[in-house]
Amino acid sequence: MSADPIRIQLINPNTSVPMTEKIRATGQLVAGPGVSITAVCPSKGPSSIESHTEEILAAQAVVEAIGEAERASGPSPDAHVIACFGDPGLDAARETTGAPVLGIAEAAMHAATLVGRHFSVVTTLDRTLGRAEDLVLRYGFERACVGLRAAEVPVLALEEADADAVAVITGSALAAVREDRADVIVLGCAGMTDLCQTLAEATGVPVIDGVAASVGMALGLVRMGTRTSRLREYAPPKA
Ligand code: 5HY
Repeated sequence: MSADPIRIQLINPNTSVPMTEKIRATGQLVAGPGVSITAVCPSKGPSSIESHTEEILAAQAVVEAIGEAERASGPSPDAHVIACFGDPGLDAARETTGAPVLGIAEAAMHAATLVGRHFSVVTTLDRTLGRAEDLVLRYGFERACVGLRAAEVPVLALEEADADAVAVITGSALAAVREDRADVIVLGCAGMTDLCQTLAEATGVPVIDGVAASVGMALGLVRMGTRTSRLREYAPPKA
């Protein structure tokens, strides 16, 4: 007799199929066999999320992906992960379903503070730092976060990151350790998910990939039987 597997849906709200596949591969690696990991991305919309305008479109894609998965025939996902560092649509997603929804920024920041004292975020473009700073404040990590650094590598350059891109990101991470005095690095983009090990080896400190952190935490919540509160703020919205 085989138990029904736990199902986790990873939502990449940009249209990059190679990035979605990398995200799925990380999720499956962390979850291990016996857990069903699906990764979806929209067929239309921004190819990368690097601006506030794209963030709004990404939020819409996240809510739609959750709705579609819940309406589809067969068992619904037990948890959802928003695989984009701005955590677009996180509050709306938590209204949409009682299944836990984790954003990779929130999960990564929590994970970072479990394995170190001070973290820096290493992300893609300078223009995304404001959103990252807002999330640090929103999640209450302003004491732990000692730096926000942009490598100036665009999101889509991470689809198949070449040696130059990896070298620049590694340089940012090393500077964070030396200059910010970070003892943990948080990766600021889902597209960096496959660089985690390389950066950990190069810096000698824990490097947290929010995709991996979210899947681990989502799995824990599902196994604990814990769902999102439906009282007050996260009550279902009007139809
Ligand atoms: C992400 N954008 O994780 C964010 C990261 C960023 O398309 N996937 C995107 O650079 O802001």
